Amino acid sequence: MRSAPTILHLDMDAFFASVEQASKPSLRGKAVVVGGLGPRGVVATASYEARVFGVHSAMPMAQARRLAPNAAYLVPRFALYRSISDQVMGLLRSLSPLVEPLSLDEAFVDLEAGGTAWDERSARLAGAKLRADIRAATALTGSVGLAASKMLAKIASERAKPDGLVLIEPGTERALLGPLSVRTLPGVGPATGDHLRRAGIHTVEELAEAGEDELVRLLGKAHGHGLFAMALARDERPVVAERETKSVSVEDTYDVDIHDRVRVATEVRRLAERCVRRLRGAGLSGRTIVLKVRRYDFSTLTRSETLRGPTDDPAVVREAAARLLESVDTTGGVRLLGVGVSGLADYTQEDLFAQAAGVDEEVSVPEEPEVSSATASRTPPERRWPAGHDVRHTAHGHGWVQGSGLGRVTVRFETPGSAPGRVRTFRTDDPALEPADPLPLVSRGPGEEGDARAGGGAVAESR
Ligand code: TTP
Ligand code: MG
Ligand code: MG
Repeated sequence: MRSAPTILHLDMDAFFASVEQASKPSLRGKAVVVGGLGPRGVVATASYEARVFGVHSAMPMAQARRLAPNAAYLVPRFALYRSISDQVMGLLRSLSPLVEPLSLDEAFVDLEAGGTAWDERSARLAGAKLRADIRAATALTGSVGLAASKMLAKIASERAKPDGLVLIEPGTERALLGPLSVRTLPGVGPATGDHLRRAGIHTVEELAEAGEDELVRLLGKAHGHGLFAMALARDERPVVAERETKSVSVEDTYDVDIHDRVRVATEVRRLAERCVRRLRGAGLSGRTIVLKVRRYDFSTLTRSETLRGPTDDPAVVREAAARLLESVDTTGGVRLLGVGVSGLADYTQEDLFAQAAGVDEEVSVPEEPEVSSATASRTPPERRWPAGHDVRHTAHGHGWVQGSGLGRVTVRFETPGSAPGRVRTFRTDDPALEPADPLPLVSRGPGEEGDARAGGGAVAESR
């Protein structure tokens, strides 16, 4: 392991909710919940103001509403989050060629490889400058962890939250890890966590005390060895710009075609379990479950399902594979079956399976239905105004949908650079109102194109 804390981990604070607050001045400092607003919706994230009430990611939306009835409830705007993520990742790439994104709002950076830092002092300076640059470019805050390994850098950024920087001095790692939950370690998802708890192992210290042999007995060879090393704070994993392993998969070819549907299902279940063992062995988790079926006539099909977050839970992979199998016709017999997991991450964020069918489907702005001109003039399609989406009014300018129902839509007229704005109500079919694209969170300086009334720093300062 290197001797200087030059691995940086960045994670944006309450990412989706912070973007919404930056774009909507009236929501700054307020409880904001972003997620699916339908009956089966779940919380994607909550602003720190809303977390005080106990609202958190993956919670059913109905429960969030009971806990924080006065919060603002908004649907996610993925395209906007992705564009801000690109800006942030761009800043990281200016620090080093070795940037490893883990999700939209999170990445590792090897500062040493970029020549940006070589000791504690230079690492701390680089981290502080990065936070300031992110804020200037996006009006958002991100938390930074610095350490000599990926595992500790990630733990450090969690401790820095929100809006902070924590550096873990080399040599202090084991003392720091000891009392923490085993779930803190990479590769310990909910299922492994349960398994260890049943064996009486709760903390990292207990994991280290259990010894390597016991862990291998409990978890298998690869996973046991790996976890024991992590428990001793030995983490040599390099920051990799491009993931070497894009997927983990297993497959079997059968001597005789399988015709029996029950037998096919059993084989798929077995493969799913084997695939998860490999995945865990590598300390990974993944978001996309892939099923491969080669039929009697050599026609090969793949089907996939993407979860809301990475998993390493055998039950989740098994069930997803079984669902995928349902959509495949195997009547002629199958000669090969495979199960894979891709979209890999080092960490299992949480068991997000409950969200698998969640947010995405409800939030997309409906495409204009195809209507022939004759019918269109008589019954114009009812326009939907998703909460939180931007709109433009010919007289009042740019705003966002605060709510709609019973043929009315309420709009708050404000922009990222403005003061909190006024609310007005319109009929949902008001021709003066139309959907609009999001505005940049930080308006460009006076020399450049953009709204000259708000200076570049205005948004950042008011937060
Ligand atoms: P996180 O970084 O886990 O959470 P966060 O940025 O909202 O809050 P913080 O890091 O300060 O604790 O996730 C990043 C984004 O990913 C989050 O803003 C929304 C989305 N997300 C989901 O949609 N569902 C989830 O269950 C989680 C955990 C995140
Ligand atoms: Mg975050
Ligand atoms: Mg994150």
